[in-house]
Amino acid sequence: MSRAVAQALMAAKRLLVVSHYDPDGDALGASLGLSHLLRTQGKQVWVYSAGPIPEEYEFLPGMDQVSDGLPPLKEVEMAALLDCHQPERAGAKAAEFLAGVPRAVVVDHHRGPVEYGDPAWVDAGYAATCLMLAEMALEAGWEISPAAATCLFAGLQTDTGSFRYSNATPRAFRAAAKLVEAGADPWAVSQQVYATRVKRLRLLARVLERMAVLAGGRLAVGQVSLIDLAEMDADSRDLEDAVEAIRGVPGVEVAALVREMKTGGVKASMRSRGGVDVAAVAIALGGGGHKSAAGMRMDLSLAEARELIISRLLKAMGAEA
Ligand SMILES: [Mn+2]
Repeated sequence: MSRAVAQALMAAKRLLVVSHYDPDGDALGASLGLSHLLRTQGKQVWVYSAGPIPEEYEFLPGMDQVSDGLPPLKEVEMAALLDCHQPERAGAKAAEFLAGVPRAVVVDHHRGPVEYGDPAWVDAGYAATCLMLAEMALEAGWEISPAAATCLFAGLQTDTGSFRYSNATPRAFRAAAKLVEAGADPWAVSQQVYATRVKRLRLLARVLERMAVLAGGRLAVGQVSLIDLAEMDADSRDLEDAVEAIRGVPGVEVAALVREMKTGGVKASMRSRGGVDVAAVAIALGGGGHKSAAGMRMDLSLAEARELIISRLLKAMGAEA
């Protein structure tokens, strides 16, 4: 199948490369990796992503050419849909565009019914779409530039958890070795991809440090102000795991994180270990969610919101302050 995809790609001169919205390292690495492989062979390539682009991938060579705008439809002879195999996964705008493109190939390693792509090479046995593209390029004898190798390596690295997951097979290591030979620098890629980890850890440390522990250790409430985020050079994306970390504190049954929003007001996330229905608390305050994970936005100051949430949670837990 890799040969059929390679042959199809060679038949076109002007191609659009598309991957899924909310792109990860594999989606962006595959899109940019393929764009470099094709440009090296003299082709005109547009790279579309609905975004948002996580900052840890901004270093990928060619990222400045990734756009959330589409070229004129008549310019595009062929599309390549990568790291997903349903056009809708690329976003509504791209899906509509793809419906009008003369031909589209698909390369993906996710499960699910395959109804799109000519040809569609979808195989969940691969660790990463970047692995599929690397093997395809190697088999076809295409020149792999250092830029292409770097992008494909980054996707393979991130989708294998830095070669730690069970999908870090001999096959993945073999392709990784070839990509390093072609110019990918594992240390340079790691530094970029995991640089924000340090920022997230610092922010998490601050959240834990300032966390209020109530009800004899059963309730833990963290808060983050806009000043905290600015001081840490962080934004709300860096807080994704913080409430999970608070819930992980031994003895904590309910965790809450209240964060000040740039747009005004606060956002609160609540997690329970299962005993307390935090969705009921969230719904009563205008939010929603699941029994053990819920949240809401509130038009209050950080201090007011924190106080209100604490009193509601203590009540829900049948606890005293
Ligand atoms: Mn992937």
